[in-house]
Amino acid sequence: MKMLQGAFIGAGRKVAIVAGRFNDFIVQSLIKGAVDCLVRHGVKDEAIAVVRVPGAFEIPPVAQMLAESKAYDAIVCLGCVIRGDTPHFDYVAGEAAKGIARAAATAGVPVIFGILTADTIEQAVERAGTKAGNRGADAALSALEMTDLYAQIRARS
Ligand code: INI
Repeated sequence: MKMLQGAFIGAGRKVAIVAGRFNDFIVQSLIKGAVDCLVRHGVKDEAIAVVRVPGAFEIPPVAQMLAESKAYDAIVCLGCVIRGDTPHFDYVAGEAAKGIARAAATAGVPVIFGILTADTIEQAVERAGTKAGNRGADAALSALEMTDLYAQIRARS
């Protein structure tokens, strides 16, 4: 049996982070978690670009452009959508998820979904570097794993 899986290799990798400004208090922690994780796995600080957009809705087209530029080995999408009293949450979170999935399927480099969706601010805080981990760091790890997996699959074909 041959098993293929990606390793968490950061050395030599270039990573773009696309992050929404909406709910910035939370998103700042996701960015910090992602950058810290990438650097601790060997990505050079100067090989990381952080691109800010207004909100999660704007993340997919920018992620797609960055992916198609081939200037980065992986794109990490970070944002925070918190449910309110109206259906707005569902449109923003749904379009962000669909758009990131579309970019991931077509771009040829990993495009990682690191958008926090939460019912309450407390749930978001818990997932942004407190008791339930840091979704930004999780997304960065996924980016490294998928980058190595893509490289392995390309090397075999
Ligand atoms: N953007 C977010 O990133 N999170 C949210 O919770 C949010 N809510 O709830 O409104 C949000 N809205 C803004 C949206 O992403 C766009 O920036 C805006 O609609 C302009 O296109």
